[in-house]
Amino acid sequence: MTHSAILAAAGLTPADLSGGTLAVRSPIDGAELALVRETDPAAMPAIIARAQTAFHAWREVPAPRRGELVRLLGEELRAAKTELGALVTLEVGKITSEGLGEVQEMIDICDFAVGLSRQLYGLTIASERPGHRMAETWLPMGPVGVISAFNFPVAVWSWNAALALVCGDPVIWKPSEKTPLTAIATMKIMDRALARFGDAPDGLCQLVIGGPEIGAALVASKAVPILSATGSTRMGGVVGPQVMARWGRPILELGGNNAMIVAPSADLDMAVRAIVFGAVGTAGQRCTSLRRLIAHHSIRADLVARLVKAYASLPVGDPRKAGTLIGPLVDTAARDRMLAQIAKAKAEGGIVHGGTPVTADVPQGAYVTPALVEMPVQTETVREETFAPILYVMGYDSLNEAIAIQNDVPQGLSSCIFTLNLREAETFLSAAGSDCGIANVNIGPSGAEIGGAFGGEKETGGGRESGSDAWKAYMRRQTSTVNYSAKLPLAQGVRFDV
Ligand code: UN1
Repeated sequence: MTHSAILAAAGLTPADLSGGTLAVRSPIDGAELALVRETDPAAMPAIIARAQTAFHAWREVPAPRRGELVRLLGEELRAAKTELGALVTLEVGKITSEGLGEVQEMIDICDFAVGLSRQLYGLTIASERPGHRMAETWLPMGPVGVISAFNFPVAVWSWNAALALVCGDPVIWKPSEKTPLTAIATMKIMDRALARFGDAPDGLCQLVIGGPEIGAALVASKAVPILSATGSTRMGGVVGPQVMARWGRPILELGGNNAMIVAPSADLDMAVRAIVFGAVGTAGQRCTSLRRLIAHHSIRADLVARLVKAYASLPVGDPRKAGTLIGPLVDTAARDRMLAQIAKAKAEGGIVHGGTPVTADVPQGAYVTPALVEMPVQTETVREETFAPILYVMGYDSLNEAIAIQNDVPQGLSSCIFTLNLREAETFLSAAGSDCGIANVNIGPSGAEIGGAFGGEKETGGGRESGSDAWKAYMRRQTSTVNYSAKLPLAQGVRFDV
């Protein structure tokens, strides 16, 4: 299919693709896909005001009825899966099955949120006073600003939007400047769901396109009580304090520097498969990508030999082609950062396998072979997150040492151990184990299901999105004590007779 056929199939019209100043290029071949119109920063107050008006209506709609809108969104996404997945591939460079997987993740969170719309449970609490009842109720909070990154251009919006909508909150979405087209196409899918729903308030789901100025308006506005931001630690370090300074609630999903410990008892065949998907899948551009391998000295050489062999046969190229496993990096700047980091690691004593640009038999994008870098120790370069397929390999003797290496980075998103030893597995998951928001046993660090809460600690930002009780971040908790007695006893036995 040609680029224009993919754009058209995803519902994008000539008006969506022209008349603006934001140039969108496909990482596949650098072709300019569109000149998208950006939101005028001066329009932001009106956009936020519309969301506030929508909030006042939407919060009154019963939650299961709000869930119906998300159910319809899930249906529309199912119908549009192939076309939206192909657009993700075109705009981000993901291989076909990962583009489709991203849309599947959107469908999954819709299903989850529909069920959730009947399960926004609060606790009842035993009161210490006779004739009193205590309970907590979860209530809608207000407009949610969603600032998303290029690498999951639509799934991250859906994690936030599906929960926010059932929780009674409107959504204002600022996608990455690199990926406005998938966002526009997704809003058209949302519009179809809204049309079928019938009476949702205007301004319930809005899209704003542009640079930092647009994001800054969401970050600064007291009328946007929740701000969910996915991206770099640097961005989160600016956004988080600003939202908190105006007493808003940030939900941050920032950098990861995810590790795998491979113990002597590990099933190495399984470990190799998990390592390769984790480190080179999505061309190493997931927050959860595997970046550090901590292998026991007794199996390290064997593991590295297997990986060098596996890496050598990985098909790099056009992500639309059947059989390709590694598509392009998002742009040449990402490739240059990757090469610079590899050079730094080499200067720190790293032995580098792969990690070179690929130009033969590929279109004109930023294609690379994935890099495997054997490091003597965990250096400063290893402790930095590089959004590219670089896997640093280090060795260890004792599990405690391995856990210490795993935890000795500023980020705390995802982690895993490959072991068949129960003591090691449980130690890794214990209070003295991994310090990450996600810790897995015998599966890699990436490709998390939507059912769990997603996010991490330390410089990853502490936010949780998606499953489990992450919905609570989108609501306000009200604790109520009701006195149905004819007396007014005080708590803690306090006497105050008047
Ligand atoms: C991200 O890279 O921002 O666990 C999210 C995964 C995906 C989400 C990644 N479900 O890899």
